[in-house]
Amino acid sequence: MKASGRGRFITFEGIEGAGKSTQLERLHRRLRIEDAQVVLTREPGGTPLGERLRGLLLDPEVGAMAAETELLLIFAARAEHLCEVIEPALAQGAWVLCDRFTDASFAYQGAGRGLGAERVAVLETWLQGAFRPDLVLLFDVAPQVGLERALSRGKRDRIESEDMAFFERARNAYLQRARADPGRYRVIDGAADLEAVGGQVDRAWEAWLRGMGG
Ligand code: T5A
Repeated sequence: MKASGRGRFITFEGIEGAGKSTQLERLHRRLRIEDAQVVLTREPGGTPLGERLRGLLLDPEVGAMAAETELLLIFAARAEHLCEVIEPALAQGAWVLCDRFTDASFAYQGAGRGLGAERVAVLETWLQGAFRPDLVLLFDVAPQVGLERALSRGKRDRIESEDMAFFERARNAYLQRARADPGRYRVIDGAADLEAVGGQVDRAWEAWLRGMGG
C-alpha cells in the first residue's frame, strides 16, 4: 500500500457489538507492519471537544434528549473531527481508519430514531459536500448477538439502552445503504468467529486495493 498523494478514508460500521473496533485495530496493526501512514480515530469523538460531546451522548445519566438534539450534537462533533483530524490527515497522504462516521447517523438517528434519511442527508451535504468514505466495511450481525457481546463488558450506555426494534431499524438501514452503493461498501458477516471475520476483512481489503490499482 503506497501512501502517496491524498490519503484514503475507510470507515467501520455496524450496530453495537458487531466487531468493528476489534477489526479496526487488527487492520491497523497490519498496516503498521506494512509501514503505511495510518490514523486511527472514531466517532462520535476523535478530538478533545468531540470526546466531550461523546461523553454527553453516551452518558445514561443525561437521559432522553430530542432526536434532533442528538443528531446535531453528533454533527457538531463531526464538524470538529473533519476540520481538525480527518481532512488534515488525508491531505498529508495518511490513510484514516475511522470507527463509525455518517452512515451511523443514517442508521441510528435517521432510521433508529425515525428522523428520516432526508434530514440526515441535508446535514451531510452541508458539512461534507461530496466527501464520502472511500470504503465502508459494514459488520452485519443480528442485534441479539451484537448486544449480548457489547453488554458482556458491563453497564449499558445511553444508546445501548434502546430496545431491540431500534437496532433492527439501524441494521436494516445499514444494509439498505450497502445495497444501494456496492462499489463503496463491503458487508462482512460479523456473526462468524473472530478468525473468520478477520479473513473476510483481509479479502475485502485486498480486493478493494486491487480495484484501486494499489
Ligand atoms: N452513534 C455514533 C450514533 O448514534 N450516530 C452516529 O452518527 C455515530 C457516529 C458509540 C455510539 O454512538 C452511536 C452508536 C453507538 O451507540 P461506539 O462506541 O463505536 O459508538 O459503539 P459500539 O458499537 O457500542 O461499540 P462496541 O464496542 O459495542 O461495538 P463494536 O466496536 O462493533 O464491537 P467490538 O469490536 O468492541 O466487540 C465487542 C465485544 O465482542 C467481542 C469483542 O472481543 C468484544 O468483547 N467480539 C467478538 N466475539 C465473538 N465473535 C466475534 N466475531 C467478535 N468480534 C468481537
